[in-house]
Amino acid sequence: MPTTDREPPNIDELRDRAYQLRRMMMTMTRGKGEGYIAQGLGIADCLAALYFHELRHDPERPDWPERDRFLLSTGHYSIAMYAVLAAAGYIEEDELPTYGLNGSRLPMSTFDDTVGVEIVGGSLGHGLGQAVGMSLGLRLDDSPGRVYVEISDGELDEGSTWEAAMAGATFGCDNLVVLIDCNGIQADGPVTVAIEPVADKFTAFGWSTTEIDGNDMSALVEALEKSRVSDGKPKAIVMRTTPGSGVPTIVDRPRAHFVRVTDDEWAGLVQELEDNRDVHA
Ligand SMILES: Cc1ncc(C[n+]2csc(CCOP(=O)(O)OP(=O)(O)O)c2C)c(N)n1
Repeated sequence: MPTTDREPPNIDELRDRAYQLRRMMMTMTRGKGEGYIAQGLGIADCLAALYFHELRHDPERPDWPERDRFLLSTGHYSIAMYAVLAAAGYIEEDELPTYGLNGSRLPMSTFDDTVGVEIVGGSLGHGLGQAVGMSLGLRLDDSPGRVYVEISDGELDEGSTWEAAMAGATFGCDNLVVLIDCNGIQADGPVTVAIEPVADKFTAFGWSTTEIDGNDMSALVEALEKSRVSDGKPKAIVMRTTPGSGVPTIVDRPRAHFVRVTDDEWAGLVQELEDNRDVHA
């Protein structure tokens, strides 16, 4: 399904895509019995908006030089990445249940040998710097390709992220969009480092900034459309997302960071997702 030209957005269809991604993530969690499902469910809407509306990409030509690049900096969100790569036609849906299993091509943290995955994830704090470099490289090549990078609120604790933010503004990377997943959690619980006000900080660093509910499809599409304006600045979209979005009880346990789902509870959680299918932010 080549999406090398953007069609006008169909919000209901994009919401349904996000539901399908969540459904796929539940299937993957069943295979492994555990995973970073809370985060994956939280960014399902963002990935649906990107792969089914915003990005110019072609699964038949994953190395097409003019493609837009999507970089997932948080490699542990791989469960969401594999779902969208399967939905978009890069990998077979049949392969999803192997997520995180020994010998699988879909490791628990993303690797760039999986088709459609642009960078190795896992070591947090590097995605924005890589994105700035790619943005400059594409500009040197006179490529129309744009760079979209997802980073987490935890990565705002890392100095390398802010160095990259300064560089992106200094070099006027207006083919670059950072999508910051502010889901309010880190490994051991809530975010405690004083990262706020995130939007004001990116603005102060020289970025064009928008803050939205990251589970609101209309807001996502509007923010992405706005990010295409050529104003000589890189763009930051601060997304307030809800971990476990669509299956809220999945985060109703001591550590939402890495969730274990038993066989007994799986069917009930899938039913919860189904019940919430038409509930939107
Ligand atoms: C440089 C680095 N330090 C520590 C870790 C271990 N680690 C893996 S996930 C994670 C949680 C980070 O929080 P955040 O990035 O906000 O992700 P989320 O809470 O949404 O899973 C940590 C500390 C890592 N992968 N990389």
